[in-house]
Amino acid sequence: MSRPTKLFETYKLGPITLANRFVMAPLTRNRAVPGTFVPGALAADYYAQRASAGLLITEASQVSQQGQGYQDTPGIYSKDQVAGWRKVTDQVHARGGKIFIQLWHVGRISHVDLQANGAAPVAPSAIRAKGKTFVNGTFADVSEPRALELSEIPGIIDDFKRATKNALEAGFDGVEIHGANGYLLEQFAKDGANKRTDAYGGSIENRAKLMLEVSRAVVAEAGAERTGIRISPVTPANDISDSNPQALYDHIVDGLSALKLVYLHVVEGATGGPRDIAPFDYASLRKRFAGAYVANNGYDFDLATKVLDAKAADLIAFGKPFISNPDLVERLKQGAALNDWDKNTFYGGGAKGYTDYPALAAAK
Ligand code: 8OZ
Repeated sequence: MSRPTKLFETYKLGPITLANRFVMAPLTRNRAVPGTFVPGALAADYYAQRASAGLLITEASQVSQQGQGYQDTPGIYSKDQVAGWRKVTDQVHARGGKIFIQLWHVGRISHVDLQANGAAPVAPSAIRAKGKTFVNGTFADVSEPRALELSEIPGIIDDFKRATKNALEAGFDGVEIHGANGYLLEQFAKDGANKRTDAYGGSIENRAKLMLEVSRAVVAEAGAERTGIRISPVTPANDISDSNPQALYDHIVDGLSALKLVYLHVVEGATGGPRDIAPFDYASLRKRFAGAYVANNGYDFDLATKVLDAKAADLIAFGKPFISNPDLVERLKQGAALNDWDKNTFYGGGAKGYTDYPALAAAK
């Protein structure tokens, strides 16, 4: 079956050509080889199975041990991790796919048991988030964070820079900065979590500073044409809030556009929840940003087609549908039924609910 849609058209993203407008959204799966934070052979199979998406974005990957907030998430700060990711990028490229890695620092959404010597997680301010993380095989309240010293901020920027260098060495086509979902960069940006009185707190300009400085550092390493960023202006995820998200994100996106990032990936509404949780003018971001606009959150074939036709977005990121449908692109092309996803196998475990969702031919 063929329904008119731009979803299957190619797209030139900086120096690379994407086969279609489908992006596999970053999805945390907690299946790194236990105790190593290295993606294993199963991860390579998982991403390779999904290589028909125009662009794959990996699960969030911590730029340092300090940047980790959940059990068994992969890192991109050690030689072994680079070697593990190299197997992923090789298999994806062998299938003709393109893949960016998402660079992550969780900030206050962490637990002392994941930090070196049981230290407190770091944050813009010493305010504990209401929420849980997954650690030691169970859900636990996140730990009380400590406020980063001004003198520590260059080190955080360096961690992103080193992670970017590692990502290129691992064969990634580019990197996505995780600026969303209540993690460190968003904690600095939003006034619900940032009560600093130094150059990184107070005004919108000051709060946006870390996200823009990290972006500048990553661009210096990877080139702007291989650097994207993900933001979530109104998400309440991980207990984050801001008193004026429109003004904040208009400013941030002006800065990102000046840095010439290749794409802006926007979680519209509440991450994994209602798209209309709060009023927000996404078209304003689209207008301000010179690169590609990647729209995410709750998209299906019809909404994706409508938004692409209206030129309100260039690419559409699908999350959960890609967990349960390795061949999502082909299924939507044929108008075939989709596999349902099993929430019980999202986080942690092995092949079950990871690499065993059937593609069409196998499903028949
Ligand atoms: C689900 C579970 C743990 C982490 C995000 C990286 O929300 C995540 C995440 C999602 O961006």
